[in-house]
Amino acid sequence: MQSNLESKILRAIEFIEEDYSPIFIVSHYDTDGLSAALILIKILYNKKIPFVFRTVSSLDEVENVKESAFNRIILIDFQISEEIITLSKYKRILMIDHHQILDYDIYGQMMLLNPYLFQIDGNKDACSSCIAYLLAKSIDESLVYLSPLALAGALEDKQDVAEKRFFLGLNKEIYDEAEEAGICSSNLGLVSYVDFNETLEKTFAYIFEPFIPTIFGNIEKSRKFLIDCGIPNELLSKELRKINEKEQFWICQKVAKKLIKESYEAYNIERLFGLNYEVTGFGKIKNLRSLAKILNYHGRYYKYDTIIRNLITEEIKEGFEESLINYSNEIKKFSEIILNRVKEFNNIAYIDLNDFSIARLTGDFSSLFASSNISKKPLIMISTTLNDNCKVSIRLKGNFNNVNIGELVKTVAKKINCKGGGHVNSAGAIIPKSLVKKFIDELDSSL
Ligand SMILES: [Mn+2]
Repeated sequence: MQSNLESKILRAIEFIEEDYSPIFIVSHYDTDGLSAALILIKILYNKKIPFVFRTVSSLDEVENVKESAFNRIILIDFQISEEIITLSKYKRILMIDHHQILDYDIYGQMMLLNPYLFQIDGNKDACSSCIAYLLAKSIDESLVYLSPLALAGALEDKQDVAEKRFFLGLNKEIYDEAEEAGICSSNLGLVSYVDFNETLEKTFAYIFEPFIPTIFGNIEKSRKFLIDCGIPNELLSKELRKINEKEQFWICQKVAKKLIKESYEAYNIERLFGLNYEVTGFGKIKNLRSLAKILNYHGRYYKYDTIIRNLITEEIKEGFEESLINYSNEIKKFSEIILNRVKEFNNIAYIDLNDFSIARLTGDFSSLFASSNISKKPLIMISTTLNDNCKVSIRLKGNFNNVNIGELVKTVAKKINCKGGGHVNSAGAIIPKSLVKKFIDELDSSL
């Protein structure tokens, strides 16, 4: 770990330990945000420091924090903004984040833990939960058992981008440490998001990347698809765990051939075969990717109470099987709608879901469909309703690497007096309904 980062972490620990005044934790609701928050919650609980935790959809909600009784605030997984800088004049703030830092040099009283400040790539090498975990480990070595949370955040932020979907940078250091501690292990195969004891046909029905909307969540259709690929019957109902690596590679090759014909991008097809991560210490959940998806669902649907209770008592009792089922059903329901609404511009495939108030799912769906075959356009954009505005989410496909979409969206949003921004491959913005068309046109022509 870079020594600069280390000393910054020590200062962040001082921030937490300096007194017992309550802390307000505000995090983004995705897996990375929730995982980072869970790690911090465990630290505060152990230290008997009172806290209140909230996930928010946009930083506009944070403005009210100024009037709150809390003097200490921890912000997790948010891009630094004018509002946050203003807030730091009234409150003591610790920020944990990995968004690219664009044009702010002065952070006021704020303490910012962001990998970019330490020449670490926040897009690939570290995420918010990874930084939160390093902080936890510096306080108490035994918190190593929380490492799967950090890795789950990295997975859902698509940071498993080394060869065979391994990790890079700080994420890799965390994985190596977890493996050494016997908490995490990995195996090459068809990348699974369900229990490793599930059959091939079920595993394949729940592949999130590449996302195959026509078969997702449907075992019948999954079986038919695999048969069409030339996979023999006896393998379909065999448990994935019992199919050896060579056979799994052969299956992925067969599937890849069909996906190429169906216009999937090579980048996404390659991600079918890679490392599966097995974790211990999370009850019945053994697959790290299942854990990541479960956290994603719980964060987006405000269902994190049970997880928090389980984690602070260090006893993961539930299997959370229902969560994955509910989550998959939601995806299935909206997939049908999304498939019928793709509208193509020069560079953008746009899906209008403005008749739904599902702001917390916007980013999820744009991520999923960016790895599907719904369009060959480099950008996927989904819009949903958020109060009187639209929440738009934009994803750059994996094989278009020459654009920084977070920076671009920020500029385009600013042009029409709105707020937006994000990472290299993913971005979002809040836009009045009447300006969505203008935003699309501006973004489309700026590529
Ligand atoms: Mn993140």
